[in-house]
Amino acid sequence: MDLQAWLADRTPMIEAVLDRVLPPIDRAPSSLHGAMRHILFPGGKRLRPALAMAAAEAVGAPAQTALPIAAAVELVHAYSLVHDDLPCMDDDDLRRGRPTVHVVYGEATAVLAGDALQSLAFAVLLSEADAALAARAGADLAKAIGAAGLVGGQVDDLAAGTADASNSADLDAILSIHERKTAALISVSVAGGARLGGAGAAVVDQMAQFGREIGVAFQIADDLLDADEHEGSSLVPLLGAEACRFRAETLLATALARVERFGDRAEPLRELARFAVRRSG
Ligand code: GRG
Repeated sequence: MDLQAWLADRTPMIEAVLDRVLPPIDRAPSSLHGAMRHILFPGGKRLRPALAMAAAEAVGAPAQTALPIAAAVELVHAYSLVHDDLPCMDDDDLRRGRPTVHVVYGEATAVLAGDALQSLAFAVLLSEADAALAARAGADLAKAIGAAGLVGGQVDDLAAGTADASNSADLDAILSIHERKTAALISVSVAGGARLGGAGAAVVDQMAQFGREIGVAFQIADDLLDADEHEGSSLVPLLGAEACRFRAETLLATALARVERFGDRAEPLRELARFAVRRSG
């Protein structure tokens, strides 16, 4: 299938929702609103919203059904990037080739913009999707990004020392960071898209597992592309590039087999997973 054509058809929908829900820069406090928009426009790959829309389609619903969770996960992703770039965390001056939010707007505004993006994510999900489905997707999202998920993974990532190749506990510790910091949000993107698309509990669970597998594989692929970054929590120095590529491919194959039974309508979901794991940039 033509993934680029599929994306070209659906990405404008997510851009439009994000633009509609983000406060305009000419409304006060305009520095806060400017900072929130700075990280969202222009955006990155929009992988998480695309996965949410593809999961809705895989269960037979139109991509639009997934827009509330698609927007919510992109807003959370944006918040995590703004906070991750702060001097007290990764201390990065550049993101996607542009100055980071704290460089342009100052640290305090960057912290607050991240906070506001996180709140906005829940506001959009809970006000724009069917109430019962949104409540469940919202609970999953909150769990995925809190102490047991994204934030906990970030804490352990910041504390990670240099991994020791002879120590298997290090391998498990790194995989646990990947699962929480990266895969948890990817998993709720896929599961939430299926949920808003009307899937039952068993299918939502399968989609969540698919998301966890491709999420870990995506992080391994990211570490292979960026071998100097995040050394302490990367599998690359621990296992070597070849073994990492093999592990990512094995996780991808397991994930793809898991959604085999959804047939042709899950092809965009499978193609996005292949892209996420095999991308070259
Ligand atoms: C600060 C609470 C908090 C969490 C930070 C997401 C994160 C956790 C840190 C960002 C840095 C990083 C390497 C995260 C791992 C996940 C990942 C590969 C993020 C980049 O996601 P892409 O490639 O980004 O989807 P784009 O730019 O395409 O949106």
